[in-house]
Amino acid sequence: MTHCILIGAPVDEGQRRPGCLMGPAAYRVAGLASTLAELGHTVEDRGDLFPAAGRGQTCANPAVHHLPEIVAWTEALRAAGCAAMEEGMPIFLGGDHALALGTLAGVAAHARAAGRPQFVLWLDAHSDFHTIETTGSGNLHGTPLAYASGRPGFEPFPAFPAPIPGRNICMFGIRSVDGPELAALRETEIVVNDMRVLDERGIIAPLREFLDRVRAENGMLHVSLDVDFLDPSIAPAVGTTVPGGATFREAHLVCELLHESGLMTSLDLVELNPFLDERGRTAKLMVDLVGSLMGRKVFDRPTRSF
Ligand code: HAR
Ligand code: MN
Ligand code: MN
Ligand code: MN
Repeated sequence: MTHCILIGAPVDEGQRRPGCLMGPAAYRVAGLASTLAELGHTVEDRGDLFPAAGRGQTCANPAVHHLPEIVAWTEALRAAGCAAMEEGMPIFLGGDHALALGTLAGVAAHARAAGRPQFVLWLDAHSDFHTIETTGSGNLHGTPLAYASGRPGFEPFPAFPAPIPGRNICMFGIRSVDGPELAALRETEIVVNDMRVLDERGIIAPLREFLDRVRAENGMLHVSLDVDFLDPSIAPAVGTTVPGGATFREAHLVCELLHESGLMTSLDLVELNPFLDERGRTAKLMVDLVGSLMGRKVFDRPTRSF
């Protein structure tokens, strides 16, 4: 039984397609709390965060937009996330992926205080490894992993607490990486399981390799689930669809294996844009995936049957 702390983060300023701010409401309407409760967990919904007003920060890249707002979100989510880690498992209801600047900072600050290494599983079509200097779109939802890695180029933001080593970061589902991201990723030890890897090896072996390391090092594990990890045919409600994503069963299997591992300590649900949805199907699928992450199964199997 887990104490699940729902934190709404209606961040919409990290990209240019309005609607992610409706994400937290859509997850609630789709039955997230009752899904968790039916699995035997306790649920505490802390409502939606409301960040302080932006303070006018600027940067040299003219493409970047809404920088002060995203800095304010980062500060608010860092504080809320770090505090929630003391009391249970935070589930951050996005909001676009810029929210992960704050959630990663919050969980990393907590892990540092707890004396445990922080690990990150990034389920996404995109690597989100731009700095505010390299982003061509200026959309800050494309930057959180660069910030969490301690890359320079985030001067307007609070210094990232205990930058996360590349070897503690694992990406799954990747199929859209910009040139500057690729160049920077090559200099890291981040494990990039792009769709080609998943086609060839399936998801089980690469996921087990990563989870075995988390377990061996007694790590904390933050999972960041971007709707566009999923194939657009099953998850249309996202502004940045990329063909060739994870199937329904691949996605559920990742979640089921994560549950069996018992290692996940915090979770982001990001990039859902309910304005683009079809009768709530993407919101419902995301809630179903959380069900698998938190223990829903058809038959009991011995732990780590894979
Ligand atoms: N790399 C592109 C950019 O920086 C697209 C980033 C899209 N990011 C998300 N989250 N949708 O993964 O603009
Ligand atoms: Mn603690
Ligand atoms: Mn993303
Ligand atoms: Mn994405």
